[in-house]
Order: sequence, then C-alpha cells, then structure tokens
Amino acid sequence: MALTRREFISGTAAGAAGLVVGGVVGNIIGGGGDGETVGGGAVTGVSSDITAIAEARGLEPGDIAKAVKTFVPGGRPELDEFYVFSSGGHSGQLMVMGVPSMRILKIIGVFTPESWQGWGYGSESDAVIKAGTTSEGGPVSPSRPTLTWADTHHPALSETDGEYDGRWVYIQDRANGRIAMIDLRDFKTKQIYDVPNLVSSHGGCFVTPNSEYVHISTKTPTLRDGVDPASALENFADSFRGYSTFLAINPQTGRFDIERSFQVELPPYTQDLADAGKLLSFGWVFIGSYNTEMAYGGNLEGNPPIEVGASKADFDYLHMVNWKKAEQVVGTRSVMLNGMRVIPLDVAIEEGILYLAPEPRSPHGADVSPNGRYIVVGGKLDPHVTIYDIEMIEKAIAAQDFEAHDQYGIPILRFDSVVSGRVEVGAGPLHTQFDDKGYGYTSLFLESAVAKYSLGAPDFTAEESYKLVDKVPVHYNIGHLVAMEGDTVKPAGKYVIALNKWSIDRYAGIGTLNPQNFQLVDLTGEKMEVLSDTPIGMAEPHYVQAIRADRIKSWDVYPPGTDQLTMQPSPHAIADGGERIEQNGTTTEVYMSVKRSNFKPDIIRVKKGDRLVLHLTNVEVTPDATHGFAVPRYNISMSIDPGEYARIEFVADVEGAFAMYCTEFCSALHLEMQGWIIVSA
Ligand code: K7E
Ligand code: CUA
Repeated sequence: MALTRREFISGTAAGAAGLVVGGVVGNIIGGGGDGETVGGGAVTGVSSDITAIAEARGLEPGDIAKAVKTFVPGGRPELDEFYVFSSGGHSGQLMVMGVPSMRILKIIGVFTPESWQGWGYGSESDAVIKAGTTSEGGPVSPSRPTLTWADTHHPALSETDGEYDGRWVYIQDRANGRIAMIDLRDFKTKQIYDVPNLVSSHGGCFVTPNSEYVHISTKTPTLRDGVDPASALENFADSFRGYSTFLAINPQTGRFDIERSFQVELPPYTQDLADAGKLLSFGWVFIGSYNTEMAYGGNLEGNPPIEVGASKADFDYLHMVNWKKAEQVVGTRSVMLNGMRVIPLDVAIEEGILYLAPEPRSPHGADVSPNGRYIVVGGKLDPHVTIYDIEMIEKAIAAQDFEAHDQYGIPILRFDSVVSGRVEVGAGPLHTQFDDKGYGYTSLFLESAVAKYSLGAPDFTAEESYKLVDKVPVHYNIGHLVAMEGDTVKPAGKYVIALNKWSIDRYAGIGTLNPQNFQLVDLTGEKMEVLSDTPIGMAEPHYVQAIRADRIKSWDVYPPGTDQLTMQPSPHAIADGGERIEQNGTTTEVYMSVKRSNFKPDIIRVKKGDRLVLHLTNVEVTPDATHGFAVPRYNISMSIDPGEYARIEFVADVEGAFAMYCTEFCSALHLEMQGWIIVSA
C-alpha cells in the first residue's frame, strides 16, 4: 500500500503523538494529578513534563485544555475545520483565518492597493481598482478621481440551497457604496462595482439562498438627482432616498450582471443591517433602520446632535422587501436611474413589495434563523432581542392588519401581530448568529458578553421557548460575532468567535493604538467557554463569515497561462521557449518567461517615451513557486504565481538603467533573479 507524503512523514510519529495526547488529557481530567494513575506507566514522564512546563510558565490546567483544543501543528492543515472570512474594516481588504487555530492565512487585497500581492501597482489590477470609481456611483472629485480605499464591513459568501458553496465571496464598502467580488479558486479580487444611487452602504450585504442576487443597501441615504444640496438637509424627507439593491450574480463567473439587477426605492430612514430570508421566508429581505426620525444634526447650528435626534422615537422600522415580487414587476414598472433599474417607492407600495414593522429603539442587527422562520433584531438601547415570525408577518400582510401607514404611505404592521417573542439578554444587544440546535447567540456590546437563548418552535416547546440559557463575558465591547456557518440553513455549531472592539489589557503594549481582539468560544460544553484570544493587527473587522474548510476547493497552481482577471488562459501567455521582443513603432512588446531563477529576456532596451508592454508568464508548475516583478522608481510591483500570466503597460518616460528584480525569495539563486530595463534617449 502506498503512503501519501504526509502519512509517510507522520507515520512513525503517530503512535507517540497518541500517547502524548492521552497523557495531557488524562492529566487535565485528573485535575493535574499524578499521570501514573491516569495515563498508565508509558506516559508518566510526558505528563509530569507538561505539568512542569505549565507550572514554570504560570499556566493553569484549564489553559492546557484550551491549548490542546485549538493547537494545530504544522503540516496538519486539516485540523483547521473552518475558514473565517473577515471584513478588513477601513483597510479596505478581506482577511482569511483558520479555526480553531485562529491563525491568519491571508489578507486579500480588495479595494486598497496591496503591494506584496502586486495589487494596484502597475498590473491589470489597476484597471479593477480604477473601474471601482464611476460617476454613476456618485459624485467624483476631479482632483482625486480614484477611490483607493474602502471601509469593508460585511462579507457575504455565495450559497446554494442556503448553504455556503465555497465559490465566491462579496464584500461591501461602507464609505462609498461599492461592492467587490472575490473568486475563491485563487482568493483574488475580480471585480469592484460602484453601485449607482448608493453613496454609502452598510449591513445590507447578503447573498440570497441560491446566489440569485447579492443585496446591498444604502446606509446614509442618497441625495436625489436635481436637489439643491444647500437646502437638502432642512427638507430631508423629500431630498434623500434609500435603495435596496439586488445585484444579479452570473451563475458561471460570480460577477455582477447589471442588466438583470435592480433597486427598490426606500424612504431615507438610514437602513442598517439586513439579511436574506431563507426556507420559510425565502423571497424576502429584512432590513433594519435606526434613524426613522431623519435627524441630520447641526449641533453648532442650534440643533440636537444626530445621536440625540436619531434616538427620539421609541421605534424604528424593520423593512421587509419581497424580491420575488419585485422581480415580476421590474420589467414593466421600473425607471432607469444612473444606469440601474429602480422600482419607485409608490410602485413598491402598490405592488406589495415593501412593508414596515416597528422595531425597538435604535436597532442594529437583523438576522434570520436557519429555518427562515425567525428574524432576530437587537436594539442597542433595549436589553431585549425582538423575534419576528415570518408566519405571523405573512398572515398580517394577507389580513391587511396594519397599525398605520408611514408618511410615504408604506403600510406598518402591528408589532404584536408579527412578534412571537422577546428575550431579555442584557445591555446593548447587537448581532445574532445561530447554532444547529435551535439556539441564538447575541453579542452584547455594553455588557461585553455573548448571550445564548432558545428560539421558538419547532426546536422548543412553548414552555422552553425564548429563554436565556447562558452568558459568557468577552473582552471587550463585542460588535459582531460569528458561529460556524451560523447564518446558513445548516449551522455547524461548535464555535462562536466574538469580535471585540477593545483589547485594553489583553496584550503587550504596542503604543497607543491597540489591536482588535477575536475570542474563540467553545460551544460544545454545558457552558460556553472562551478558548483563546487573537489580536488582529489591522483595521477593525466588522462582520465575519465562517465556512467549513472542505467546501473550499482552491487551486494550488493556475492552469498554464491563466490571466487572473478572466480566469482563462491568456492569448498572450507563452510557454518556455516562446520568449521574444516585438517592436511596433514606438511600442515595445516583451513576451517574458518567469521561472527559477531568471526573467527571459533579462535585458529590455527602449527609447525614452516609448510604450512598454510586458507579458509575463510564470511557466512554473510547482505550488508556491511565486515570483515577484519590481521595477524601481516606476512604482511597479507585481506578483506572478505559478502558471499565472500577468500584463503591465507603462510609458518609459524616465531615462536610466532600472534593475528589475524578483521580490520573492524563490530559490537559492533568487538574488540573481534580476535584469535591466534600459531607457535611453
Ligand atoms: Cu460594525 Cu455590521 Cu458595520 Cu455592527 S457593523 S458592529
Ligand atoms: Cu523569483 Cu526570487
């Protein structure tokens, strides 16, 4: 029988490893007692060693258990059962981690240039970033015409039948109302779309259960075309609008199909977190809002500050958008607005596409339970979570059971006829995730804790429903939390990760800006237990999604000559031996092979002012044989992975001898992997 390389390497060690683990576990179970009685003679030495190590380091027996539950030795990647895709906050990027190790695996360059990935430093990725700013997406400053950062908050993994399918991930830009698509075959960004009529976006980024659409809605509402900005704030209700956007997803490529996309016009209520209905609520989208007062500030102009104005009313509105119905009327009843089909507010009301339900004070978070029945809303200023029931909602709509209409004529459902339960969870409830046993987990920002409680039927009897069952303190100021596959139709349970905003005393001092703190919480025991702290040394992550690792089928190497933007072989890619330089007038085209340990050709001679087009093909087939390509003084940095084709075009407008070189230590002769671009008069 043939052994795999991994089995071969670890085979002889397996027996010994088993003994070690047995010893550790025995020791923990035995409360740190004598290994001899628990683990038997063979492990005595090992257990007492571990006890001694722990003692010397000041660790408790409980710490050893936590370490063993989360440790992933090198070369055993399968022990990380989940991947986490985390927003990169105002870094504009996306972060990937493994669970339970909580090790950072990658920071993916998305909206912000990332030099070590060659993202936005001369390659075709420049065009992706550039295409991410358009005048249809909002006003553009001529002096700063390209947006090169974003505030990413909410990643959304693609789904099939309500489960993650591991194909694509989307992430929105809270600052500028944009969205990006990343392909999980190579974990690279393919498209940035500047969504028309959205100048900002927030928690409305979710994929519908079969990746029909990725949804993105406004946060601060958009100034309507033709309105004079000078008097817009004072006439807020007329001047601004929100938009619920359904971007159709191309089922083959995952890219946005704008022609099939549409928006539903919303009142300017500052729409916030949203979630797609599933199963029982399939076809709906639920969007919270927190400023139905339409407060706009003016604290130096004699008005109350926004936070006061926006917290006046006892209720804001949960928006319910029926996208299945919207799909049916968009062909006939929409208007074109900045290149996007928009269903106007009055049409949405008339067609039964849009309803409101009261939600308690300044909500943040609207999450749909795995069976699609419950929509859980956290009110920042209310110690309860409020649980809406889609069966009650649909009944109330059918019976036209409205308490009133808002000032735009949108029907408002009666609170009591759509809410099936409330649970007092603690101070400052925000976001909710779900496990596989019918429980909800809500982050408590003010209390710095995670609350666990039962939802309703079918998992619990009326007696057992809506009961707080456990709470665990976290450190500190938790925003979002993520349970494993916790917003799909089939959550995996096991862990929750608390995404804490503050870390004050948790880490060694690193100056005045502290890291964010991810805490891994074990759900498998009777009580929730914090297993580990992980500092996030980058911008503030907001939402995170966790997917089973075996759902991701990423490539080790590209099929030969693949253009990472199209994911197809490039006609300009070459194989070994195809290297050449072609001169067409003032354009020099170089077909270059890249491999350990040279660029071929390694000398490029051009006249100053000529256009230089470099077609680089990494002709290697070995995983990890990535090469960089840097041109000093031209602000050019590229990364060309095995099998990848990359193109760069620039005007050689500075005379000199420029030593191009490989930026990855790829081989023993990596330092020799260099060459010359000679630009002469
Ligand atoms: Cu930070 Cu989802 Cu943008 Cu809450 S959001 S914390
Ligand atoms: Cu290629 Cu270093």
